Amino acid sequence: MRLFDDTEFFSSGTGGKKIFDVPDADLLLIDNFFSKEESDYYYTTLLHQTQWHEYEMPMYDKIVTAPRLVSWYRDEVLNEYKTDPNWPLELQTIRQRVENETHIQFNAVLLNLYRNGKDGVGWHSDKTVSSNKNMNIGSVTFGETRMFRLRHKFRKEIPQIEIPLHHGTFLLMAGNTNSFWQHQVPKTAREVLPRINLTFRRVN
Ligand SMILES: O=C(O)CCC(=O)C(=O)O
Ligand SMILES: [Mn+2]
Repeated sequence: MRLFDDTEFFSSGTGGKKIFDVPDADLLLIDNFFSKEESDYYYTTLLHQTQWHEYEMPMYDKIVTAPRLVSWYRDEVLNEYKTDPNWPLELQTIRQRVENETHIQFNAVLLNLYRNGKDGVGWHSDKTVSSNKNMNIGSVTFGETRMFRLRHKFRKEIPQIEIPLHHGTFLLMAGNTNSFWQHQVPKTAREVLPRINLTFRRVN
């Protein structure tokens, strides 16, 4: 396996935090939130031990298979969701680190596996649950660096934001961010290795 060494080119120093000064968003980026060793361990373990599923999603008038694999855990199981309440130890540990950093409690995590450059996720906002208007999303990345783009939903004059999310990076989308901004991970023609993204959420 090639090692994901490109963290060093972009990092703002160990533990460097970046807050984005943009309207209607609370975005915090921490490169090297996990060390190289930790990130390698989580990448390998999650890649091989996760029960990855295909995900069928509505697209216009059709149902299509999403270009990525997913897995989903939450603390309690509601009947309408197919979920696994038994969080693997690694996910519990990662969640604890995220909660210690943000002082936000998360009760669910969505794992995405981008197998290669043909996998991605199109423009969307993460759904806000009605009783949970300000939905905070804590995002952790392991593996290949992929571009994470954000665009304002209503103010086209505001430039898009591009954030390369590296091995071991943490990104917090807090407060109103998901009400005003959409995000995507575009497909790429580059030869890329797999990338795993974890989004910690609070769901009802
Ligand atoms: O892979 C990422 O960085 C983002 C994933 C995402 O937006 C989602 O699962 O809602
Ligand atoms: Mn999303």
